[in-house]
Amino acid sequence: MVRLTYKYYYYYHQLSTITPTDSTKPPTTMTSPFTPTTPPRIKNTKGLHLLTTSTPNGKKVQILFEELSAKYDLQWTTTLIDLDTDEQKQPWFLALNPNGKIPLLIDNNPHNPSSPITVMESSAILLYLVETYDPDHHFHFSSSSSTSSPVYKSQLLQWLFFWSASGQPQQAGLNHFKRFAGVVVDSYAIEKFKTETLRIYNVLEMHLSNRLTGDDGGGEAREYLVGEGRGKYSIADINAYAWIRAWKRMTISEEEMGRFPLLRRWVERIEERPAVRRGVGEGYDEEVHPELLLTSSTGRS
Ligand SMILES: N[C@@H](CCC(=O)N[C@@H](CS)C(=O)NCC(=O)O)C(=O)O
Repeated sequence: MVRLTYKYYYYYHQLSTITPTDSTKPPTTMTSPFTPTTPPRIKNTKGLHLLTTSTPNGKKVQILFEELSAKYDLQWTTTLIDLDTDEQKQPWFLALNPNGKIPLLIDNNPHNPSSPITVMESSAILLYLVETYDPDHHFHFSSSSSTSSPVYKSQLLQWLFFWSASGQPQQAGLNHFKRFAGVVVDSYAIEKFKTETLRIYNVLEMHLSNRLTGDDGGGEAREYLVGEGRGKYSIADINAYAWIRAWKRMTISEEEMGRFPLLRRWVERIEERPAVRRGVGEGYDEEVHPELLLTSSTGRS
């Protein structure tokens, strides 16, 4: 098969999804997600545009963009949303994401008749980006049995959903009650979220250890959550890493984290990646890059 560069892949991808039946139908008219109050820098965006704040959920997508840029020279622009002034609750933002939260992706690709596409929910954004812009499966797994076992695609979804549905809400609850509640909180609430966060960490530790299955990877510990043998770095790792990296700040003690040596090593392994360091770094700091704020008139590639 001809190896396609990103630019041609995307065009090919669009063409290859058009079936004879599609071509007999009139083109679908999409309703624009933009309103009269959508800021011009959002409305006029071309290509990929990320609305983010450098929180754990924002960092997930920032990291993946940096990874895709390193592999495919993928280009995108960024706007930093000010959560303190509730920019994410403005009507123009709610028209793009009714949930009123970051991160949010806009894909305004001129070759796509459905453009602009908006994608909310951090794990859905990760999936959208790899399925559309990672044709060589560097950060995900193919569902085709000719290129790899379809079971890895299923496992990728399992570990993505596991973290987003089970890990993230617990760690977010712990973070909120311990650090941001603003009132004295019953210790029961804090203990509940802490216990459950540590239980989830233990699930990840057991999975990385291979102790529960015994034979996958020849009994050796895994390096990454999904993939053959010791695993392959993927969006399942990025999705959980963006939260777990902050364990200390989220009030988990050295002693508590000491129970999960493989998970700790997994965090260190991921943070060694240059793209990860860029994704969590000062490139998304509003004090270093005020030009990325909504109030600024210029964007950054
Ligand atoms: N389930 C959502 C959660 C997104 C989320 O909670 N974003 C936070 C920042 S990490 C936010 O926008 N908070 C502001 C608010 O709730 O108004 C996802 O994974 O994207």
